[in-house]
Amino acid sequence: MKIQAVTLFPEMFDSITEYGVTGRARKQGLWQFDAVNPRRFADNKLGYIDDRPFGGGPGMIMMAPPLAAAIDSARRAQVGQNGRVIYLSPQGAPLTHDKVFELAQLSDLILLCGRYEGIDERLLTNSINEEIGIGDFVVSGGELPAMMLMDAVLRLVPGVLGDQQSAEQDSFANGLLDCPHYTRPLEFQGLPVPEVLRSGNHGLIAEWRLKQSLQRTLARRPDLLAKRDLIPQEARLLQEIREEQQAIQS
Ligand code: 4H7
Repeated sequence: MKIQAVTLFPEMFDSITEYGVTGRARKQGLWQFDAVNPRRFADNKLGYIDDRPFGGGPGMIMMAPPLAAAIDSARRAQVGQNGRVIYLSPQGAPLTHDKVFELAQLSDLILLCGRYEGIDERLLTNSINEEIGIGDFVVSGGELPAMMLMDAVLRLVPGVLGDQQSAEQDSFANGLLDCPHYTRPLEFQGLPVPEVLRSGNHGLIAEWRLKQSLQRTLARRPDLLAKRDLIPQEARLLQEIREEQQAIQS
């Protein structure tokens, strides 16, 4: 997979291209990265690519022409024919596991990172395939949201995680929150490791973990449970959880 970012701050992407599992995977050639700086396409020697908003108001707006040229330059450098131009913005459709999975199937992504107050709408109308947001909050630029999207997508690219199972077992891959995890020592500040995890009974352990996942999802994210079908084992465990809670309340 080839990912390109149109950004005023290419160096920010070092944190994903150089470190951790994403860094190792890039060095192994599992994905490629390129940053395109729109300043290269400014129509003035000083490299200004922003200007004041028509209609007035605070701040500056990124101009369409240098961004269009930067996106065209990125498109010419694509690997495959099914690339997509994605704009990270607070107005975008919320990023979900399903969307991450969809993007992981593509050969090329171009991520457009906004700064200042945003980008001239006409550039978005003509050059963007998709507008995505990573949550209901604002940050100073699209670079961090772009890197979060990249990390989430790259984890699903075969070989990026040494252990392919971890991606499948991750929270959200199955529509539930993750279960709790424990390692040594056996007791920490008075808290023990749950006995079942030391039983060696893998059937029991799997069922305990699933029940914990259901319990947490019910308590913290009931919206996730509501939009997901339950298999019979899950329905039975959820019934157990509800009965246990009623027993506590009465
Ligand atoms: C596009 C338009 C994404 C991108 C405006 C980006 C949150 C998200 C940005 C802006 C982002 C998200 C620039 C508007 C900085 C506010 C002070 C970059 N924030 N910003 N201004 N939720 N910011 O995905």
